[in-house]
Amino acid sequence: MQVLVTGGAGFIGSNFVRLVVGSYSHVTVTVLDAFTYAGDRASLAGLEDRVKIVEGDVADAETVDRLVADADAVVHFAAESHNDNSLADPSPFVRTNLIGTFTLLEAVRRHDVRYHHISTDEVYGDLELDDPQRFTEATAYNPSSPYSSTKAGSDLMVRAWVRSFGVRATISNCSNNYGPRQHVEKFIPRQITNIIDGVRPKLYGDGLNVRDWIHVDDHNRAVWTILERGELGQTYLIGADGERTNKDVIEQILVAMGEDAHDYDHVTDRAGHDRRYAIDSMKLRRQLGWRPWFGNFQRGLDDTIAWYRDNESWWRPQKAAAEDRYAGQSVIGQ
Ligand code: NAD
Ligand code: TDX
Repeated sequence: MQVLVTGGAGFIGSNFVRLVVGSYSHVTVTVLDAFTYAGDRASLAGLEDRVKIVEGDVADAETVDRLVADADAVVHFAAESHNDNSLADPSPFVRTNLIGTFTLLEAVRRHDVRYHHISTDEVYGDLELDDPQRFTEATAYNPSSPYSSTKAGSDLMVRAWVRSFGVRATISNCSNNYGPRQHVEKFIPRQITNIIDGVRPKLYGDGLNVRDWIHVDDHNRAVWTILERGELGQTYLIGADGERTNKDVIEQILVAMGEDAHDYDHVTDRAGHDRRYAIDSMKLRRQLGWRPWFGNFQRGLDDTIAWYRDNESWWRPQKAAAEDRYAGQSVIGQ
């Protein structure tokens, strides 16, 4: 089986590639990645025998057509993925997330190739802190940021291509991932690497915003399950009941790293900052039998902290540039 993984040099994509080649000897993987600031060949180190890496853009129709023609399935992770960057400059988000997805959909339509679309719970907007509801597959789309609106648009195109053209596709919308090889611009690795560098962690606003954390390997096992056994045309929400306030997470990281729990700064809030995300993943659990393995957030966090401590050579080259970007985004995270 030949699987084309777009964005396979990014955080979730590279962990997916590792999981798949480590678990299934009959699967070969081709990665299509543009190697933006967020893509890193080092994330695929050691897999050279099993993985073909193609440097290219998902919005480049010629490259995409050639690779899709040789694939049995496409798993589309490639995206501009960071909300703060989308507030500073939405244009690459429109190109990669919308035009890129359109380009892939046209190729899988031409070659009748199975397609799985990776998306986010942010397409549903946010919930109040005291809302008893969580997101389900039936929740109305209501994205808040340039990032989430382009992800929402890409999901809607997939649904339309299924209905209008019979494209063999599934969609998954997952909550916030954490784990090894996540870019240091993101919340958890930014704080871990700041603490390693002796810099005080930065909490946006009052820090009471809630994210629903899931370990990246649990997300990826769910993606593989959907690719193998998901019903075509369906959407599945992926979540591990991991709701926590940002304030709790930052304090947990500080304590786990041997620091005072209150040794952090409140900084200017993100514009339009979503208050709370929460996923109800009963459909995936009931219909496909998926369960998260990392039930214990503290253990997953400890493993992640250990990974960043042990792999400074992986993240160090990115750290100064990521902090420079924050410094340039005058109102965010200062
Ligand atoms: P990431 O930013 O770490 O990686 C994105 C990868 O895509 C990088 O390797 C980058 O080089 C590549 N890329 C960007 N533009 C490209 C283009 N035009 N052509 C080809 N490759 C390109 O992102 P991530 O956190 O691993 O997210 C992967 C996917 O999962 C995204 O679709 C994102 O929306 C989704 N998602 C992420 C989370 C999360 O918590 N990180 C949660 C739910 C869904
Ligand atoms: O320094 C920080 N301080 C802080 O308080 C950073 C970088 C973030 N935050 C807050 C903002 C969010 O409430 O932490 C929370 C998590 O922030 P991010 O890591 O930027 O993630 P988020 O905006 O929630 O989006 C993530 O999850 C859904 C991914 O980046 C998306 O790609 C995914 O779709």
